Amino acid sequence: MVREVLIKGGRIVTAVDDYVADILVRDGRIEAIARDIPAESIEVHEATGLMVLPGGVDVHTHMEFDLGNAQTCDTYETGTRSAAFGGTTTIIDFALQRQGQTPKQALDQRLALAAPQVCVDFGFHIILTDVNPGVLAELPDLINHDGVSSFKMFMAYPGVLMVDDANIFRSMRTVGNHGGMINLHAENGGVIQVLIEEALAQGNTSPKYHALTRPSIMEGEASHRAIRLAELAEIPVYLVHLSAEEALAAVVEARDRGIPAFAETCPHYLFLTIEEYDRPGFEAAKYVMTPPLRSHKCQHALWRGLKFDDLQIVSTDHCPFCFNEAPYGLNKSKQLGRDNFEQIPNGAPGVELRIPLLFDGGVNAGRISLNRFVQLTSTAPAKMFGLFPQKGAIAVGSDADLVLFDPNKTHVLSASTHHSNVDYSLYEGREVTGKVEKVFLRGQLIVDGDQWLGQPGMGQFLKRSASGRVM
Ligand code: DUC
Ligand code: ZN
Ligand code: ZN
Repeated sequence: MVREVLIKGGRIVTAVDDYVADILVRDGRIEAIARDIPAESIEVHEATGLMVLPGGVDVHTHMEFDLGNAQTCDTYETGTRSAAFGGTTTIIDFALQRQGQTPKQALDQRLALAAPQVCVDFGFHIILTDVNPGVLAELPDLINHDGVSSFKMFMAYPGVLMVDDANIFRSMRTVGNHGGMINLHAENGGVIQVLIEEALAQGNTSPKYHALTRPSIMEGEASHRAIRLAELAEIPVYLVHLSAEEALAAVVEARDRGIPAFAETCPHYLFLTIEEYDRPGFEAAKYVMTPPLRSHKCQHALWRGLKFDDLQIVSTDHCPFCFNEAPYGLNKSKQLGRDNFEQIPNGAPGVELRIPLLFDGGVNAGRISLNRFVQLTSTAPAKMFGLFPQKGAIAVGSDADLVLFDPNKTHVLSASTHHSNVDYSLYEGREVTGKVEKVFLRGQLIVDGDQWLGQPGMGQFLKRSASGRVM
């Protein structure tokens, strides 16, 4: 049976458009967009006074992620439900290759875990930790047949996740010819380890030392190195969670020379600064993410980067660990690092807040335009990671992933109202204007105000085309 839904009278806002029209959805896709589509015995949603946005695409989340000493506290079900309440209908999460495992095994394991649970559409980047000739030989097939066109590598966490420059370069060379891209966590892991050991030897164990041992120039150094490796390998490169002005300078310098260097930043770097680490007691552990929060000067540079397209995407790096041990246990909690900042699991929550925060603090505050806001949260991520125009667009033929957004509604961000398992909010008590009212995933209403109407397992795995090639 054909399923039709009509969204009437909304203000359609995309990366380039802004106009009022009706949207007819048929079998999960946008069938027609016109001024006045007759509502003949079909499901109608009145959207007068609301914006209609393409569903958000968050290309950096960690649901049920195992960081070694700790696991994130959102399951695929709770994390993607939280995403949906925040207007995000597509995520790209991570499949971590363990030592001795093949990337394909890592992908299959993650898919089996995630598929029955996910409430929004999803893809994976594969994190490569163990690079050898056999692993490299598998990568083209993963891109061409499994729809995984992006691979993340760590230049930090020596002995755990870090991969050396030679293997980063080998991986770049291998995937580059097949439409693949390497995403890098760019920090100089070796130097940071020295600083951590020095701090601990001096008895400096509090959360603040997490930030003090990860200086922004070491993010700048690694970002520059990453870009140079990619330049030599002749492949696009994508820097995840860029936070430092030194790293941004490396991106700007490369882009000015015509090198395809891309980067995302995250809401916490745009709205919070290093002063959070001065919170009393262990409270500062809530803000222990990597890279750490930076200075006001860095924050200004990031906003400028977003405005002038030196930064292309805002993703969340949703990597939630509870503050308290109960109810999910010590290994899902920041308390692991009570006596030693190095043991605090690195990561912060936020998958639900990206769109309201960026609308309020970006558009309402006059820092970016409305179209740029959609570009950064939906269209550019879809293009960057091989999902456009299925995702990231409001266009005939695109998936009907649609967000009805009230630009005038004010609400207060709080852990007591968000839908993640995590027990705190980085933005507790912050008032924002602009609220997600209804969310459709492929034409199906999954969020209606405070009501959840979706089901676990309804999210579809997305086989992606090339990454980093079409912007
Ligand atoms: N990097 C991430 O991208 N996420 C969590 C921790 C980290 O270091
Ligand atoms: Zn990282
Ligand atoms: Zn991450």
